[in-house]
Amino acid sequence: MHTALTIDDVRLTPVLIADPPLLNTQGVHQPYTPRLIVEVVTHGGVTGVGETYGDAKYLELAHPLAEALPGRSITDVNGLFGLAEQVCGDSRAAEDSVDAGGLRGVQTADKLRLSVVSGFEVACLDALGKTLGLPVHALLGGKVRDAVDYSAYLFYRWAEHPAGGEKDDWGAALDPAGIVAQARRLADAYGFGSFKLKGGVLEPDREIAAIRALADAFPGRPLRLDPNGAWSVETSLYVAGQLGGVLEYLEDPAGGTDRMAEVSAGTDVPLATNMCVTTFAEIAEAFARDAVQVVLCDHHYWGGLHRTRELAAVCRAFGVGLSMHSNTHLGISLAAMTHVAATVPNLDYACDSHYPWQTEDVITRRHEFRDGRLAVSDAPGLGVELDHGRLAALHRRWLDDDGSMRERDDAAAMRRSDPGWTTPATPRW
Ligand code: GKR
Ligand code: MG
Repeated sequence: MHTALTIDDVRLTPVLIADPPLLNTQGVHQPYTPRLIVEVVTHGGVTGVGETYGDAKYLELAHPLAEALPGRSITDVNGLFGLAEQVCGDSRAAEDSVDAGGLRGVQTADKLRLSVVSGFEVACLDALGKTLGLPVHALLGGKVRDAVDYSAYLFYRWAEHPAGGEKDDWGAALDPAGIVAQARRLADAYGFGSFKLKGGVLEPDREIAAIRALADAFPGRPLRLDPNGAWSVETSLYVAGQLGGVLEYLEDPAGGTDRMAEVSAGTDVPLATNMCVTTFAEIAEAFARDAVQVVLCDHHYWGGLHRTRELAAVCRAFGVGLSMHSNTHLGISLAAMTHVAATVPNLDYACDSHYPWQTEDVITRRHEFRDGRLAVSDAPGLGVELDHGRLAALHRRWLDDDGSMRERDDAAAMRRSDPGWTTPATPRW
């Protein structure tokens, strides 16, 4: 029987969004990054929106799930997981290898599927909230704060992409002065009070110098450094020794639970991760060995907003801190991040967000950070409206692409300017 909550239709729209030349240990962001916009349309005439990764390996799983959804209820978000297992199969891309583009730890079939499910879960929750006249945070049990803190996400970067891409006026940031200038501009524009530097790009001593320069420029402000597992245990301990007392936490200095546990045993600097604890299966060993003191949640690859809250509960039980990870994303995901963050009492740190680097969006009103925070929307659903014109334009870019941008591949993007570049073996230093 069809009710107002029954799903009538699901629309999937892959888009390419502009991304500046931000550097990380694997390479550089490509001029355009794929994202997938999910629209779930109910029998009651309400449309809910969600967003997730848009590379082919995700689209391949999203299509069968979208086809299987009509006739089901938007309230049945738990059922999405079993359904996805039944209908999606395993992505051909799933293998136990390091994720080339996302720097999000090992890529498994489960993680790919959960990343797809999360886009649908958010769309269902948005539709349910709109139907009931309730914000998404209310569907998750209610907000425990009215605003969510975000940190400034600093990147070494080039002034522009070597060929093509949109231009911006940020200029290059390749030394401590450039990083401090970038931090200053982000702090002035958005009021951010804490800073995370994406490391693993330059030699560790140069990144230490950048953190010291930030500490001088912003005394007492929380600082984080994240080289995405680019360092050996020895290098990690050296950096931790140099920056003890300066860093709020050191994020994924070394790759994998074994190395993180060794680093952890040798330093008092808290270690954070979005690489060695990325699934529930990875928690037990990492926590038992005290390999990490902070986990960065990410509703995309943890499987949605409810699963993010489950992760938060596990962290709370084990006395492990919780922060939030971000990758290139649009305003739909930022809304989802803010709703779930608003409901988690033990979100102990300001969340990461790439959003200030994204100048394009598919929503009618972009989010605005004030005093480094986003107000939690009390409007029905996520509190965002799709801008169909912008969505069509960014989809057109995806359609017109020759295929070179449809997979995020930071190493391939680097090869366009440095043909000899190969993804560095880890540890790199
Ligand atoms: O976008 O370059 C980047 C980041 O390095 C991103 O891919 C990571 O997943 O931001 C992420 C992180 O905290 O590791
Ligand atoms: Mg990280």
